[in-house]
Amino acid sequence: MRQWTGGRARSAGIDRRDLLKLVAAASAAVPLASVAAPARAADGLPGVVKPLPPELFTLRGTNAETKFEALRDTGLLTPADRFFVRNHTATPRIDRADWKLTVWGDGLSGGPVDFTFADLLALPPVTRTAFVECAGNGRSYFASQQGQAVSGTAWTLGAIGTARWHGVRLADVLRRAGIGRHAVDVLPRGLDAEVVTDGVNLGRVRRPLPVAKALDDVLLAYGMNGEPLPPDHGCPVRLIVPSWVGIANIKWVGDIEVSSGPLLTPWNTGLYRLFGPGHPPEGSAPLTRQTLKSAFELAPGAAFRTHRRTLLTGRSWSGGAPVRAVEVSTDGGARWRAARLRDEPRAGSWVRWTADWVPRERGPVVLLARATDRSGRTQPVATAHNTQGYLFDAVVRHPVTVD
Ligand SMILES: Nc1nc2c(c(=O)[nH]1)N[C@H]1C(S)=C(S)[C@@H](COP(=O)(O)O)O[C@H]1N2
Ligand SMILES: [Mo]
Repeated sequence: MRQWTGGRARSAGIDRRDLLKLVAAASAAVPLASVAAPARAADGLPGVVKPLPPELFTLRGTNAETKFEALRDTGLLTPADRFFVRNHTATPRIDRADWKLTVWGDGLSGGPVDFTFADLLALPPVTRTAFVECAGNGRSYFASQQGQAVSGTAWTLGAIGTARWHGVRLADVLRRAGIGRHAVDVLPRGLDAEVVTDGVNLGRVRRPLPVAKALDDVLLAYGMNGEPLPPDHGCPVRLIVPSWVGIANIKWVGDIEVSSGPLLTPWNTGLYRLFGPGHPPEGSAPLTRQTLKSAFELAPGAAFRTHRRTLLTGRSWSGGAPVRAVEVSTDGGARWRAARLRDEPRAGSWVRWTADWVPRERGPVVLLARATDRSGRTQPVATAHNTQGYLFDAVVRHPVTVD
């Protein structure tokens, strides 16, 4: 227990259930800084502030998945009104004027340092385009395409959005807070409510980042697509961790622990590792980069007319490297042809693409899109199973009909 709270526990060899109990005990001992009131929405979900109209979103528990067909008339950036929401609990309402960020821990050369919102605004501003994508995006296809049981939210491909994020470098904040050479892990924590699953209190959402990533390209963002960060996406300040799994992008960040030793939380031990055949009992290393995916901007079962030329549109992305090429098949995967890329491929972003199609015969058709990135990886036919259904990267079969 002392090791645990000191952050020195190793996950290797610790049973997952014991681990969760330990976490519960540890978090119960820590007094909470602030508990924000959950939001309410008429046309959406309790716990999500923005409206979630059915033409834009599919509701899944406390979360809202973007419908890919709703991105067809958008540009490279996903407007905030149609950006997916993944909330472990509920969106807290936090006033910028009351907010502060506390940076603390034995990885600093001095004591804790507070930053107000105004303090952040006084640092050099940076802007960058990045997608945020849930590690479980595409999870439902483990069951529907591969016949495999997995746990977690049954997303299709819409647990992703790309935005321009405005903020400051996390590195600038950590340096001003006096990060020492001996620092190893950086642990941002959300101000949303503690997460209770199966009667176990996991504490507030938090996941350690290795210092190498934290000092590299991570932002503390206060703006999105030229506007203040909306409540559901982390107002007043969230992390943006380019190319990494969604959980790294902690929203409503209230404090950051800087540690001289490795830190463990449920979000880098029992969660967000790969478990199952081919993985050690304590799971894989904690997930970092996102994988490779493609999606059509079409509803499932969309209808087409024979002999009518149509423009198929979609997007592909990879956390590993910029997308290099996209191929499309309109006959269930027998023949493939190159799609036209509409954006300059960039790391941490997606590319839009198009392909012409003149359906010849009536009946059901399966459309497929397959991306290759500059690291040489191509989307496979199947993804190796893992029990929590993370990092699905196989080509998705998109059923449509021709009338
Ligand atoms: N504080 C906090 N941060 C969080 C979460 C959360 O529930 N609470 N969800 C995480 C997960 S799992 C994902 S995928 C992204 C989703 O970001 P979005 O809701 O802005 O799309 O936020 C991450 N950051
Ligand atoms: Mo996520």
